[in-house]
Amino acid sequence: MDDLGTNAENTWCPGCGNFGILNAFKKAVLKLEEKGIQRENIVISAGIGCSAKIFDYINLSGIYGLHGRDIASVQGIKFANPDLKCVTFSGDGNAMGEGLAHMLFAAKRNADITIIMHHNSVYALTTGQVTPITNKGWKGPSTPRGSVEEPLNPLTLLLEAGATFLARGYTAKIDHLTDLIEQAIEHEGFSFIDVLQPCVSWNNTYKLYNELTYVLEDEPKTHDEALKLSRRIDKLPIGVFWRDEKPPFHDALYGSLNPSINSLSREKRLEMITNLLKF
Ligand SMILES: Cc1ncc(C[n+]2csc(CCOP(=O)(O)OP(=O)(O)O)c2C)c(N)n1
Ligand code: SF4
Ligand SMILES: [Mg+2]
Repeated sequence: MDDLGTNAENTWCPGCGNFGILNAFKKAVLKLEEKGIQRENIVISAGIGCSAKIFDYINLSGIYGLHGRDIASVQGIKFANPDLKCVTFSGDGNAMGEGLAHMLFAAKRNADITIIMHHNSVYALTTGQVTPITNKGWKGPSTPRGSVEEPLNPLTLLLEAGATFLARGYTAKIDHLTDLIEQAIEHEGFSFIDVLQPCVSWNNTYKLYNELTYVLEDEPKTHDEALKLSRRIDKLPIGVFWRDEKPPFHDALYGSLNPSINSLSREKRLEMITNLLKF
């Protein structure tokens, strides 16, 4: 085990796709270190769920968020110290349910954060209820006669919301996923990886994904092409769907200021408040 591991007991089910995300992420951090991004400058967060347990298994600093609020946490951290790379691990219930508003606004404002979504289509920790991205007709403990709702499509939604880096990976393709995570963290702006993650206990999708996934050879060149690709369901392309360059939120707002380093003195703040109150 490399030194990014911890002593926490791993309680994921044997065969869970989350192991692929853990391994790929650690490998990506080691590769980023070789490029000069120190692990001290990578901060992580997570929501609540099986996915979020990953926080305990990675030896990096961060905040274990509330369910759906991890996306707000990493935006706050980035905003306070733009020198940090901020990554959050989010279950699909966490990202597309409780955290959806945070997610859409983070994409809209191009917050410079990375969201790794564990896409297992279930609320796994709470024993297999449907999430907002579960396929119509899926049968489980909360939908014994099959879900009657149409699923949200995360990549289509985020393309429309203004995301500047969007990718899809698969937990059984660890080297490919490592590469996507590395690129997402390096990207300056909002980055999101939809990681197809089989849950062996509640939604075992290994066979399905082994059949349907294929590695994209070329990235879509236009937004429309990316949208079209994101809607494909007969096959599931994995790779980078979209990348664009736009000023990240902290940069557009602050320029080169780093509030945690260039914080104003108490006297200066009092002076500014006094001036404000004169009007
Ligand atoms: C605000 C809030 N609502 C509900 C819960 C209960 N809860 C804990 S984990 C979870 C499901 C998590 O599902 P998902 O985000 O998909 O993660 P997974 O377990 O599938 O990795 C729920 C509903 C909670 N902890 N907080
Ligand atoms: S319940 Fe599913 S997601 Fe949770 S650890 Fe087990 S296999 Fe993984
Ligand atoms: Mg889930």
